[in-house]
Amino acid sequence: MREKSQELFAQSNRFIPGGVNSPVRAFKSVGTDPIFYERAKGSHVWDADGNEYIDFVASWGPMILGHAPDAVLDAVREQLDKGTSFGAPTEIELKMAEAVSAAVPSVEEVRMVSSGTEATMSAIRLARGYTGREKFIKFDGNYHGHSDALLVAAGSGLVTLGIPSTPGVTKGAAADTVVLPYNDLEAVRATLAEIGEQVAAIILEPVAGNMGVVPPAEGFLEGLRALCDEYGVVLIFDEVISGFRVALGGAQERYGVTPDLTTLGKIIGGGFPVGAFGGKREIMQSLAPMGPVYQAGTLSGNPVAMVAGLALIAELKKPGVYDELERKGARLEAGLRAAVEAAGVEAYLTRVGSMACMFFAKGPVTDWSSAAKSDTERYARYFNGMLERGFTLAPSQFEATFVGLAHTDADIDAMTSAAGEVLRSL
Ligand code: HOZ
Repeated sequence: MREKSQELFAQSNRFIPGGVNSPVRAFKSVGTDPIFYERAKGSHVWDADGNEYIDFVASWGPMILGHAPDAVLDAVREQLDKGTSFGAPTEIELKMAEAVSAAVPSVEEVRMVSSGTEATMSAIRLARGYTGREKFIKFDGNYHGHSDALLVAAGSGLVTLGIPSTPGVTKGAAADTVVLPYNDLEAVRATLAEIGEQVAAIILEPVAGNMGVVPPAEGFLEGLRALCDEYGVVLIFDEVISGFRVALGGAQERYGVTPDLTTLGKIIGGGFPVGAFGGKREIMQSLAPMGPVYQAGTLSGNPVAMVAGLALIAELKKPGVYDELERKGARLEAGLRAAVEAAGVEAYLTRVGSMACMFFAKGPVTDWSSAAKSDTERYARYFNGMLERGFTLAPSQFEATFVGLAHTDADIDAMTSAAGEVLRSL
């Protein structure tokens, strides 16, 4: 029973386009109305009708400790009394910069912004300004937020809603975006051999998380690093999802490949609107006020968001945290594998640490063209079956399932056992 949610959705449609403030929340591809949430704690969320769910969306990634963690809430409460925005530097921002730089191998200097979109957009501008080149390479099905030049062949809501390219992005804005297949090092090599001197940057999700979860193929990240060095191209890892998720230092720590620039978001905000981009000092020094590449923001480094992010990072730095996330991710994967096998359905499972995906496809899924072969209608039935049993999953085949520290083994086992039931019914 989700009558209140339905009512709120109907009313929201009168004042908000599509009733939602981000298209991925609209549940369009799973053929049902969105759930309106009222509160959340730990691994649980409650909707406007009072229904309780065990949540595997985690606000699309940030809530790695679970919802409303006490450590973050306490830090935020303390900061609220001191002021919520100054438009001036604070010691809190220094602490955040130190924390990010200590954790993320590529980051010598970092600039805070308010969203992942801002972070990637600014990183591209910086790479262009630094190299004096205009083109950049991105990969099909990777999503880097919704700035014009990056909104080409993008994952996330665009593949969910079947929007290949969006009106409003001019030919000019997208003219210097070169799109290649993910995990295809030869395509990158051939492209750079042809136009390498015009390419400012290669940007990618080192673990793709916006076309489902697609891990990097063996040697792909190392190969990109070597090619970028050869052609003087800035390598940008978009770690908005994977940063502080697949290891404290993100995918670059997990796979041992260091990019020139890194973009971050989600987890570093502790549930508040935060993004960041950072990297080599020499490149970062091109930013204003030191250099000519302009980028700015009134709420950048907002003190409330910074204390939230710092409190969350402090929790993640405690010993054993990433082993525990790995263990929980592995438990989820094992349970889902057993469920798939028992039900005899065609599904291909991927997982990196605490992010996972069940593609309703034969697989292997290594790029967008293989991910796109998934049976999205079957996913919709799976999603709805899980929802009815009290489990929230991303309302799209092409998103990640996130496990976090608040999930108990019992939560995970209940989820995989419900998945078994639903899969048998498909
Ligand atoms: N990266 C998120 C989903 N893949 C974005 C969420 C949103 O667009 O609201």
